[in-house]
Amino acid sequence: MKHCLYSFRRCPYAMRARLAIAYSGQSVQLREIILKEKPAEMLALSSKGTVPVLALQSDEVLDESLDIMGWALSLNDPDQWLSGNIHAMLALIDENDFEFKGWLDRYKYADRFPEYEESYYREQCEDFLIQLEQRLANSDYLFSEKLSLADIAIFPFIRQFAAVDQTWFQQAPYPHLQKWLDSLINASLFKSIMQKYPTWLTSQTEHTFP
Ligand SMILES: N[C@@H](CCC(=O)N[C@@H](CS)C(=O)NCC(=O)O)C(=O)O
Repeated sequence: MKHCLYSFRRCPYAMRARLAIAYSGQSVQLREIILKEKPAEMLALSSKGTVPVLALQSDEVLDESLDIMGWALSLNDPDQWLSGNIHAMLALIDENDFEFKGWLDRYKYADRFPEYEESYYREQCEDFLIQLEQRLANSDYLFSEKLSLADIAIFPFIRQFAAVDQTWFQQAPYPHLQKWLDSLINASLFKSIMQKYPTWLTSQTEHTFP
């Protein structure tokens, strides 16, 4: 049995895991799930019930997207995504995952958080966007002129932010961020990991990914 990845196409955490797996040339069996109907097989591996979950051939289970990225990159990192200030990269990813993401969810589902207007949640998100814009005004990517772990781990969330109100995002004062996002979304690597797979049900076969 090959490594097995439980994934959900539109989840930004699953996207970063699939990006690292595809980039590093690993091959896994992909099980596309529905978040509302998590398969018992996945919950038996990781009871916290989040995707992505990677069950390795060795029986080890990785149920955090950054651990899956780390696993893939430790096997093969042809363009040195891990080179540079890894502590600073992890700190920025942490800010993405634990601060920006919370505001992003409120902005995206503002009707479920009626305490404030949508624009308030968007402004809270902008603290992070301003920081990224400043970095990208200085270099093509977040940490240097080269793509790194941080760009890959963060851009799926900025893509989600941009999609909430594309008209607003396109006219917002973040030209470097817009260009960066555009180039990452249009890269063949991203296109390859956004291929659609039918939902996995116990009776169906998995799909080799990528
Ligand atoms: N810290 C986890 C977060 C993963 C996560 O929250 N994934 C979301 C989907 S984007 C999820 O599975 N949520 C559970 C649910 O919606 O039931 C990671 O980095 O892998």
